[in-house]
Amino acid sequence: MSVDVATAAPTFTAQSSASQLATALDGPGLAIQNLTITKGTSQQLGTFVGGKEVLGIADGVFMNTGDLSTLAGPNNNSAYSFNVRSVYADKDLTTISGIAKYDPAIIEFDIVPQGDKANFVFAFGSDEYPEYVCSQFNDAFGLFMSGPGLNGTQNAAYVPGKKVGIAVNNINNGVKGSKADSTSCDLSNAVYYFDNGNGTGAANLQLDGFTKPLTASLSGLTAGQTYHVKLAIADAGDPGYDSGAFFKWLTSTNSNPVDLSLTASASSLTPAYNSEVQLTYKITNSSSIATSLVQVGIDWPQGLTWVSDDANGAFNPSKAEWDAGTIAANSSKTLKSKAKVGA
Ligand SMILES: [Ca+2]
Ligand SMILES: [Ca+2]
Ligand SMILES: [Ca+2]
Repeated sequence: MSVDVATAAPTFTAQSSASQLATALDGPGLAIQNLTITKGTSQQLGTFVGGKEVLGIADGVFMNTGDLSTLAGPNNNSAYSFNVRSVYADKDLTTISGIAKYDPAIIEFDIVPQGDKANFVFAFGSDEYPEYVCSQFNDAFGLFMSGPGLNGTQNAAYVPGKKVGIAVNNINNGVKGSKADSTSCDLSNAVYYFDNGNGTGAANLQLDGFTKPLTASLSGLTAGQTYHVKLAIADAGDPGYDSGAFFKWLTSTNSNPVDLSLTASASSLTPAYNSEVQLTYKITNSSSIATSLVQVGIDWPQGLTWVSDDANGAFNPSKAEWDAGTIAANSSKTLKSKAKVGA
């Protein structure tokens, strides 16, 4: 089924509070700490809702190189430009696009992952599309991480399957723009691109083009250690023809499949009516790696009514769901529950 993107309109809220951005970015499997806004006005960083039909990302955080009108639709300008009058060359972002130093938005924070992998779904868009594809005006976006086990600072945001950074010249409609110069470019990634025209697009966003939702993942992390993350976007060459990026949150998972098993036992298999019986559930992680966010649906015996348990609220009796949290390598967790028979 195709979605009528014109009828959906994301709403953008300017936000300069570091704690609100941290809350929005903090996803399952990790904790975000020490978020700082390194560069960017309140209109360059904030939150959005209603993005599912247009961006494939329902809600989350945005960054831009202009103001809220850089992003908010309709697309009624082929060259929307807001000059923030801010120039700063981030040493990592400029490895993707050498002169991406105008109107930057940059946030930095630490994460403590529970798995060996950090994951991130994002989209990037620009009013540089389509005319400045293959030009020096190569606006760019990066997600940079450093920490234990990583070789220096790594960019995690790539064109899928390639070590190619996210920039106008790397993801586009596959055609050199009318204003192209001798700058090198990659025209082979149109499958990841949504063409929103040139000042008249169907999608309710000002951006003339944007990527489909892309996944950034970085593996080789050590669970429980602290990693530094930096998200950065900037205009390249000059402050005009703004760009934006969108994402929901960061998560952490394990790259290896985990071998979990659940056993159940009861203190009596033939309990008397109105008596109490103790049910014991044990979940075992037989793999050599810890796993987090373990949720178990329990096959609760018919005719028994939950009375109490020792899970301190991690067992939801109405759904018979046990939120077991993290289970270390080669170990187990036990839930003991009292239930009444036939009550
Ligand atoms: Ca536009
Ligand atoms: Ca700008
Ligand atoms: Ca630009």
